[in-house]
Amino acid sequence: MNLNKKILTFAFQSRKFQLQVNKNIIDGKIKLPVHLAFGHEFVSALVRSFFLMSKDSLFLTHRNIHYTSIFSKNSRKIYQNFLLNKIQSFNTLGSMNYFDEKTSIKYTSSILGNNLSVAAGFAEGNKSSKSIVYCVVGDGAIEEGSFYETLLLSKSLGLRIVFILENNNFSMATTIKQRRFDMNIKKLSQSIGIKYYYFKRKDIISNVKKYRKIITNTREADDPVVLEFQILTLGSYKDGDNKINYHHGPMKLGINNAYVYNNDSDILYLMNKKLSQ
Ligand SMILES: Cc1ncc(C[n+]2csc(CCOP(=O)(O)OP(=O)(O)O)c2C)c(N)n1
Repeated sequence: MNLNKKILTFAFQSRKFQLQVNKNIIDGKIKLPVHLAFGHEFVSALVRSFFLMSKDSLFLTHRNIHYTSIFSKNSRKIYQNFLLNKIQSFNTLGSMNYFDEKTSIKYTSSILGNNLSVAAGFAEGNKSSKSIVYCVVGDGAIEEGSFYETLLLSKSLGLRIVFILENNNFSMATTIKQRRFDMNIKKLSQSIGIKYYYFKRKDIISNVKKYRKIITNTREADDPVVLEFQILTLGSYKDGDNKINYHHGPMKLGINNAYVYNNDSDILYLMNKKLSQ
């Protein structure tokens, strides 16, 4: 299968999986706060397409279904365990953390920033094998001090970590502008000697080429790298007069149509347009 087709296939696989989970939430069958990730499928499919299942590992945050759906062979079974009639016998601790020991997903945490230091420890312990540790964070999670600490530590120890920053502008109901100074991640990374790359949402084709080059180089280097992806998370809710574009719950969608929107605001629609040619 050619690369573009492969990426597209993973993205569709993730979307379809999420639509089913979304339906289970709407039907009241899943009560756990699964954070759906409609609109995040490009980045997870890209990571999956260059990921070496035998070597690499993945450290995730609370919003993880776009990865779990395509990285774990047991995802169907595990999300089945999230169903209400199974939940008593399945120890979820009431959270959407995902645990599957037969997968490359080594850790997920709903405590923002928690996966950063765990990823660093794991990378230090697995230095020799040319493997890559991928650590996913959001624009909210990087406000935790452990982001800076882990960047500094990983540069100092020469850890092969790819920090995947999924920047959807939102942290719960707040935009970056509303809650903090819009810090410059490029300058922050570079101040510690870490390479930084930005992936504009609509640049699908050039993003694939850029990502391939970065991962090829990273595998040969003993160095971390920061990749920031511009993301439009689909779904919103009203808070008084405010429209909050933060997807934290189910959407009124069926399971037959893969697209949430039939236009470029849906990354899957955009990907299909660009990658299926
Ligand atoms: C240490 C910590 N502080 C606060 C929270 C509450 N919280 C849950 S999700 C979230 C927003 C996270 O935003 P971001 O990292 O950008 O990810 P997104 O949900 O946008 O994908 C917050 C603040 C938490 N889980 N952990």
